[in-house]
Amino acid sequence: MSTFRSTNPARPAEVVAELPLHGAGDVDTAVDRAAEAQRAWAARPVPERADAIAAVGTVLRARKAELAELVSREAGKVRIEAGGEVQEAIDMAAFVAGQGRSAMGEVVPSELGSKLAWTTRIPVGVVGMITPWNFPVAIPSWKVFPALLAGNGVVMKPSELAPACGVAFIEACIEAGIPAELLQVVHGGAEPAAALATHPGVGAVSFTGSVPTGRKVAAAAMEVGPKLVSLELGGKNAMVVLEDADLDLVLDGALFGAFGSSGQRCTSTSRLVIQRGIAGEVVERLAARADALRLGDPLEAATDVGPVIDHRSGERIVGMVDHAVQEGAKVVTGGRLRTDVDGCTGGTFVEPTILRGVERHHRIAREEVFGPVLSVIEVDDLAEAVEVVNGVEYGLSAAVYTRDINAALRAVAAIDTGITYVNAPTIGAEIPLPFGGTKHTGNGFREAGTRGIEQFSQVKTVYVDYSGRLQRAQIDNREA
Ligand code: UN1
Repeated sequence: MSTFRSTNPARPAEVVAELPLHGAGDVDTAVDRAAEAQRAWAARPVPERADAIAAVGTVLRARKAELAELVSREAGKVRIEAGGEVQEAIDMAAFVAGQGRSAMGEVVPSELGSKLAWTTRIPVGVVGMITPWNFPVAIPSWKVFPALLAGNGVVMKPSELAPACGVAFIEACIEAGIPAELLQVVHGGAEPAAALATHPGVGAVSFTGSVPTGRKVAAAAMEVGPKLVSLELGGKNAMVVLEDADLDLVLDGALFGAFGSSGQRCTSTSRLVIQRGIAGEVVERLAARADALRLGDPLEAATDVGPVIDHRSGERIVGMVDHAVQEGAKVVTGGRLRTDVDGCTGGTFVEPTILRGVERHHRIAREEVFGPVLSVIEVDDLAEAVEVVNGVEYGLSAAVYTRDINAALRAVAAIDTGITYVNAPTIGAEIPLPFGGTKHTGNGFREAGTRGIEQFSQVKTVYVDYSGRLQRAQIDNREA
């Protein structure tokens, strides 16, 4: 079987893992195995499945440092953020385990006597998951735990850029006692992804990634017959800063939101939509802070900004910056590709970049960058800010910074995103609440939170008539 290698983005000569390159036939085998194991799993009571998921949380906690190191090595995430990512998976295990002992449906009074009516959740069978490299442990946990709780088997295809993280996560699940056959992993790129999405034995497909790929996956999946398809796609997240905001807080938030994870989160702050009167001061102070950020090996504690995932991605990012300059934006700081970072031979970095003079029609103001680039867009007031925030095709996350409670709540009401923050950056969603976006960001499903299970299960409505006679809904005891 042919293989491929994942490498450390900080030092691409360093191989992290070598994995088999799977094809459609391997996907068939994986789906069959998961389907076989699923029957016994689904027969276990939900709280028992929940206990198994809680046990995974314990294993993840014991292995937190080791997994975080792997995330740093394979996905280039700085150590402290890699730890946060593993913690997100630990939190998800705790949350989903609790969900297994909570209400999972509704009980409704029947309109007829001696009759019960309730809903419950049933598994779809096997769930196909296509997961990204940027949260290679946390996002699998958002999908795998609720899918398991619902009683499903899993076939996961982690990104070929960070497959070892996906494998390590699945291994932790198995070490904790989840049946190995229930959790299948396939590797590679478009071929196994397409085979998984279109497999008739896969009852739900859960995809996190780019808009173009998401559209293809969804269209292909629906071709073979209706199934649940959940998409978690891009973002073009904005931080609105009003004149009365606490500017120190703004600087901290913008810096973390825009340059954390080298801007490679779907929630990264990509636009700073700021009232004109304070733009000069904020940009100047922010640029000084951005300049001081240290590029380096993500494993070193002193590093603030790690590499981008690969050279091609770096070129794409600076290409977008160059294009913005051609359209009239000005680079305040950064803007360059760096391949000379100490201890990171061959690694590609993008300097934390701030662009001023960005107009809302510029490409950089509309398209996802997925890199450490913050576009400053100046506006007159909150109404114009909201127009700018909403004037893109994405709707994942937004933030508003102000001390005026009325302005904050007006912004919250008017901003069209799935997640809105007040006086906090656009990143940092917490597990017990739904994660996802409006418009082209997704197709309405949410991950995490109590709704996280919806993309992996179907609702079953149950009626039990214990009257011993035929009772007719809408007819008996009603006016003719
Ligand atoms: C992502 O960028 O794909 O809210 C997920 C956050 C993280 C998850 C981000 N908790 O930034």
